[in-house]
Amino acid sequence: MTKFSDIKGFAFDLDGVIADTARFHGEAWHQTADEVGTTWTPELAEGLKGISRMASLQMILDAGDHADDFSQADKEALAEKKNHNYQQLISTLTEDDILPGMKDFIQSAKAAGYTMSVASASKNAPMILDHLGLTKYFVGIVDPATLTKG
Ligand code: GL1
Repeated sequence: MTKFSDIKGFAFDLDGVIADTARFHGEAWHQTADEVGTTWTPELAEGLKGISRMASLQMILDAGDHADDFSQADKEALAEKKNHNYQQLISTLTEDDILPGMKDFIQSAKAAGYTMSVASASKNAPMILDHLGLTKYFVGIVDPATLTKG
């Protein structure tokens, strides 16, 4: 890979960019939508991509006009359950789930001396990178818990 002096490094998104994990988030959120009584539509599924966990849940509740039906404690329990279901779905993730071309690109960029980080809204990002065997390529993973604006 040619190294360009005006490019200092790369910050990658994760879900749907490095690995095909967005579909597992979708599957787990679909279960949540069914549980709260919100109709699952392709538009809702698309709109949730890249949105943090609690904001995603709020969008699902709003879509079904259920925002006032659940207490804060209920919402935290729903988000926790979704995360549990998601973690079940990704428990078998391996290097084979890296999207085509991404590993080559990441390896080439590392070999060319670029600094790389992962900037995902997902709190599961460190675990996923471990499953994919990619942690060593990144100097850091942004902790979404520290962000006030995504
Ligand atoms: C959160 C949401 C996911 C997805 C990611 C960002 O992940 O729950 O649906 O939008 O942010 O790609 P997590 O629950 O792993 O923090």
